[in-house]
Amino acid sequence: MGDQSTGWLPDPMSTFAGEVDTLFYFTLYVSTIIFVAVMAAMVYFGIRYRRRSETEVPEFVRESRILETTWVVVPTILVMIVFTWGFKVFVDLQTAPPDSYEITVRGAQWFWEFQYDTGVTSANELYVPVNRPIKLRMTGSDVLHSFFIPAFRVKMDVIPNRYTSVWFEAIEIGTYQVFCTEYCGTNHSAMLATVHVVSQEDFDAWMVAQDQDLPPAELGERLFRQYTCVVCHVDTSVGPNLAGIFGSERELTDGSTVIADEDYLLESIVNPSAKVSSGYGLQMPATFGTMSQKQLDGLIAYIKTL
Ligand code: HEC
Ligand SMILES: [Cu+2]
Repeated sequence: MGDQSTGWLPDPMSTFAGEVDTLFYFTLYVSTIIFVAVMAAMVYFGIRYRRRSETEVPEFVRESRILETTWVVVPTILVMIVFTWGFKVFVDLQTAPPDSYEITVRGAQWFWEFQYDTGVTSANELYVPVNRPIKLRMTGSDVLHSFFIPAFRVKMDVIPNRYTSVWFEAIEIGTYQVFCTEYCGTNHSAMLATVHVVSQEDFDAWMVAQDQDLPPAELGERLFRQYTCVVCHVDTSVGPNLAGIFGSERELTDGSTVIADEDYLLESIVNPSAKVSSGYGLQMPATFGTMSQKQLDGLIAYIKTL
């Protein structure tokens, strides 16, 4: 999060984030003032008018029209302010400008995939140009996820078989954190991504660099990191260490053995439940089957180098 964050939220870094904050602080401060005033009055009256003897009978009190009118009218006005203001901000947040640059987002166990209009895809690294409205068209491959960029004040559920969207316009070059905020299984807390806000020139340069044909093994190495394969296969031992696996004999849970050739590696990635290695559970997500042939070739080429 931002270095100069106030402790509540990181610094506002999108065009409407400031307004979201102003509304938030308005509501917070007004509620705090009313809360303190009501509690103080309650304590004061509790002491001032406490029953002093067993036989005490309180005097008859007539209601004060002015007082009652005030406490109906003032809160109503405050609530209407919050409602109209909130509604305006809500509409702004929902309505992407027509010239927005569209990026498709796919949430899957446990990574974020971004696809640009050029066909380029990236995982867990979202590149966007600064000072340009960006619309994210989002859907999920498996369970519910939720896409949250605190610095931009955007947050939206990501749902299988349905499109949701958010938009933002970043106002400063930098990198910002993305979280998944809907508990989605074992590696939910590792379902992180980074937004790189860059100049239009850097964005174009990045796009061209992505398009360049990397040697398959290098592409595979990059994907292995981006698609969080490392989390299970290197950083933890949720999955088997893949070093030296190519060409070796693998024992499966049903007691049979197979030689880990290219076909086996491919099948293990796109359909992990087909042959499960002995000693491991069915923990590898089946969400990688949607990768392109080129990406899969790259991954296999990379695994062979390990
Ligand atoms: C959530 C953890 C997890 C993630 C993420 C994951 N895997 Fe796996 N993987 C496993 C587990 C557990 C197994 C062993 C069970 C099985 O064979 O399905 C496995 C098995 C494999 C195998 C077969 C290995 C063997 O033992 O024969 C390959 C190849 C493989 N994974 C590649 C990948 C690649 C490539 C990625 C990223 C695109 C990836 N995995 C992401 C957990 C994971
Ligand atoms: Cu998630």
